[in-house]
Amino acid sequence: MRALAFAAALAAFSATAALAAGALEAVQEAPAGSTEVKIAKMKFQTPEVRIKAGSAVTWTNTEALPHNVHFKSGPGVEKDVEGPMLRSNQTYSVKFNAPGTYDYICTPHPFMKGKVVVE
Ligand SMILES: [Cu+2]
Repeated sequence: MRALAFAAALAAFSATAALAAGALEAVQEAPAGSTEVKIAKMKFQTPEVRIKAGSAVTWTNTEALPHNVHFKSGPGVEKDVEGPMLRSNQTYSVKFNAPGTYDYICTPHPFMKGKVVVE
């Protein structure tokens, strides 16, 4: 009986997990009110941003050297979210569906660090 209850709970949990979009979700179009972060001089110019759950951040590379945005898997991040390399004036947007603190780097320049705090 206990095993059956456990299996049912597990099934319910899996169904919920499958339905959820995930904490981080790359989106094609930045929703209105998206927070902007510029990339310049080998840095994320606003290294820490605070947003509300359900809103998005849009990164824009403003220099010739390509950069990206890379969230590694860990607590609250099911799997790596690794954005494409952005050339000058290209953008990338991620929607944050769950509260938490999400650290990121640029894949080829791991000393470039930033964080998104979702409330
Ligand atoms: Cu970079």
